[in-house]
Amino acid sequence: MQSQSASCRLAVAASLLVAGAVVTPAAWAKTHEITMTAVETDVVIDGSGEKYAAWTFDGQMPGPVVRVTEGDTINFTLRNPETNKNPHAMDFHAAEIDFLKNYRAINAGETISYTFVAKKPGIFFYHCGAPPMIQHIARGMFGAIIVDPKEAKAWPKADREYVLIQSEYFKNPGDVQAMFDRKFDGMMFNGGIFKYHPFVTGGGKLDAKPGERVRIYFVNAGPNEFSSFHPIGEIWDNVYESGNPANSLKGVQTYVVGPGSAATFDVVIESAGAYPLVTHSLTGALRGAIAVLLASPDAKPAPLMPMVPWKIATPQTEITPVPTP
Ligand SMILES: [Cu+2]
Repeated sequence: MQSQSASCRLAVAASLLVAGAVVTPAAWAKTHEITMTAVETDVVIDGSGEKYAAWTFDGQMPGPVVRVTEGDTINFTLRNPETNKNPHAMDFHAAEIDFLKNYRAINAGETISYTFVAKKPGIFFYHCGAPPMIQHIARGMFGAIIVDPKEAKAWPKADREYVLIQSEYFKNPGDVQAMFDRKFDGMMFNGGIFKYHPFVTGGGKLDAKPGERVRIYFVNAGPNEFSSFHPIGEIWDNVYESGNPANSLKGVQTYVVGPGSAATFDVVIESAGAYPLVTHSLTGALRGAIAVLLASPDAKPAPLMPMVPWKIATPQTEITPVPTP
């Protein structure tokens, strides 16, 4: 009996050790202190310098990219300054925590904090969830969090990386009914209409070199429309559903990303030239959702989310007609 009970105690101790190994943060895991501020402000939404009365995280549309590694802890704080007029909230799709407690809206003058562990690798949407959520997202309260896999070898190494977030533009930011009726006036990548279209006045581009593996972390902020993401003149070498290396598809021409979802797209550029990345739902592409990936041997390094915020040096008044892709 005694030896049985001793072995039983040993078994319990061993199981506690095993449990401890599971709950104790791993050696590689880090803790990130991330604070964002809800800012109700005007932002530039096209190459003419047109302003839009946005609601944002940290004054930019999209909000800043958050980047952590699988297993990391995020201590997040949202500030809603007294100068704002509306309640705001934050919902991280990378988190697995109680919605009622953590994603509740806070009034102007209030602050909320919560903690989560980014347990699953991928590219995830984040957004304000204050009612009416459809308006808070349409007006600009969205962004992306990249959770890098803890094993870098889980997928091929990328030579160049971009974050691209699709969202709808409603010219009257106060017309919530138009948002419910899906009457969008434009489609944006990274908060701008034709932001990365070099043939459009004020437009830029996404740079790459021939032969590079370009990784696009793609988020569809919606609020309503599906994206049919396609590289004109190329084929996605790999698509990773939700950006998880375990969810790998190969040789994909077009991949649908629904509102509130995300995927990671790898393309290896075969030769120099222009490769427009579009939603092949053409009502969206022809109203703004075209990002030209320009492959040239002298391409310079670029930030993860170029031209955010969009600064127009000299405000223009006319937009050049856009050639049909
Ligand atoms: Cu909000």
